[in-house]
Amino acid sequence: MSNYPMPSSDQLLDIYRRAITIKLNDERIIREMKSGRLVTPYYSARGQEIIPASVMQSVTDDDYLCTIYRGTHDMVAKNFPLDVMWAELAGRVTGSCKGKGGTMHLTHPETGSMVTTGIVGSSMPIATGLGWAAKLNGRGQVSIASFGDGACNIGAFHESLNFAGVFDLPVIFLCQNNLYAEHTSMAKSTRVDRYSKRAAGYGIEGVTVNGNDPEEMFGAAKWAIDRARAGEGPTLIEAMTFRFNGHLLGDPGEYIPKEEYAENLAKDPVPALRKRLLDKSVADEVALGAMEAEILARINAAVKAAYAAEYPDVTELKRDVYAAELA
Ligand SMILES: Cc1ncc(C[n+]2csc(CCOP(=O)(O)OP(=O)(O)O)c2C)c(N)n1
Ligand SMILES: [Mg+2]
Repeated sequence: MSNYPMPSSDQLLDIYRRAITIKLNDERIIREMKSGRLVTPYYSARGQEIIPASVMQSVTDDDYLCTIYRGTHDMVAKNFPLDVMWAELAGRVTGSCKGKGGTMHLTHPETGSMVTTGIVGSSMPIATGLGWAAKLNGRGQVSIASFGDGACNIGAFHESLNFAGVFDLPVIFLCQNNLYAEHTSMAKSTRVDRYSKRAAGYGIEGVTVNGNDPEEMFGAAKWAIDRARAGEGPTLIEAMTFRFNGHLLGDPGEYIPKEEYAENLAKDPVPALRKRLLDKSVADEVALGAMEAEILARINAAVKAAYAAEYPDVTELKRDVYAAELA
């Protein structure tokens, strides 16, 4: 672990900026849903913010990200514009898929935010294909596949790791291990104690890190991304974390032991990083307050603009859905 590169103070501050944007955006989505103003499927990643906020320090818009239904947080960290995202969540024509995709199909190629998908495991073969394209392009791009612990037990995981390994593709397999797949614990799903062990079966690198620790997460991701860019092949990173809001909104998480829940909630990684920045004098209260106010203002503006926009009209229904519009 100590051999991993460390984030600079500026990078640590930027990890917080991305993490607090994810948290405030998540809280606003839930507020809007509870008010009845926003009707959307939504899988909160509250508690998992540090993972994408740290990983995205080492990528640019030219690099690819494919993630899952829970991956709104990944997309926010990848610089998916908030106004376009909110319009999409609200089903408006100004959204990234003209309101026809929603949380399950967020896509914004300009920032390399390629897709969120509702099919468990499917971020991996798509990211692997993009990794293959990146290798052929020769521009040194990397492709990140984000997925959950449950997805490690689906065929697409094995096929993707094997293929990426055989061709030394620049793919980062980023497992966000929140210990539960829907309502089933990892302990009940597998005989291995760490999914990263499976990397050995495909002859690729595999590591397990504390995904809620920004320094460890940054270090492992940068190491893996640098290797991928240098043509040294894929890495499976298992980032340990916890989801605070159950599988989906309204799931009280009764299948999680009370002590386990309480222990994780008490270690909320976003306020913990804020405190660390203050303790290390990376930023003071005034600077962090100003940053948070600016983010809140951006979210407010995005929500307002989304609600003011039109819904797609009926002529939009088939557009961009079929290769050639049906008569
Ligand atoms: C192929 C497929 N099988 C089953 C489902 C139903 N399903 C939706 S989410 C989920 C759990 C996935 O858990 P995990 O991979 O750990 O991701 P998390 O939700 O914890 O982020 C399942 C089984 C699905 N969407 N797709
Ligand atoms: Mg999970």
